[in-house]
Amino acid sequence: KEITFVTSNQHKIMEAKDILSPIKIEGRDIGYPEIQDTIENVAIEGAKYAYKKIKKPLIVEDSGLYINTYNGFPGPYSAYTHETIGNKGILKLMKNKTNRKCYFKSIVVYIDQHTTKKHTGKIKGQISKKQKGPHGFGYDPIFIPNNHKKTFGEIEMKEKNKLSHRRQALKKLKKWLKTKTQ
Ligand code: ITT
Ligand code: NA
Repeated sequence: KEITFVTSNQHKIMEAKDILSPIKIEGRDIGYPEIQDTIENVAIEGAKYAYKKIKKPLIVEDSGLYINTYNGFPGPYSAYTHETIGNKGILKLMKNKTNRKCYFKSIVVYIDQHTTKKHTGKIKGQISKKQKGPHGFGYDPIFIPNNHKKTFGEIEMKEKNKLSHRRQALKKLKKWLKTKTQ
């Protein structure tokens, strides 16, 4: 049995393979319309759209970075913001800000013939003062998880996968899949 992960992001596929192991994950980039709404709706609508196209058990994940002092920005605009102003732009916005609190959220939607099920994961942290580390992707070099000193960019994927928002959502999915097939 195999689950298709519909995403354009190779890093997400690598992380999901590690977290969901031994479940087999096949990555596929079919593209789906992203309504600029909540990441919940993006993931749910994306999953339904993808299911109509490929008609196999699949997951869609949408994630975002939420910065407290900017009322949750970039949130649903995280991908766009990263492509435009990037980590540099975020650090500029955070210049002289003492409140650097933020969190990552991940919404994973699983869909098959019978069910559509959503799982959520969240991790709190701080925006770092500088970009650090060669690992990971996206906002990893500027995100320091609470109770840690290093950014996600400074730690190996295996370490990130022990605590990330994606890990939490995918672990819930894994558990749910187990009870579902019993
Ligand atoms: P999809 O095709 O799956 O949508 P994506 O890269 O566009 O891939 P998202 O829309 O879910 O992914 O991500 C929104 C933004 O947040 C994007 O710029 C990501 O790089 C970033 N992001 C998501 N998860 C992250 C993580 O674990 N670490 C760092 N940045 C992350
Ligand atoms: Na997305």
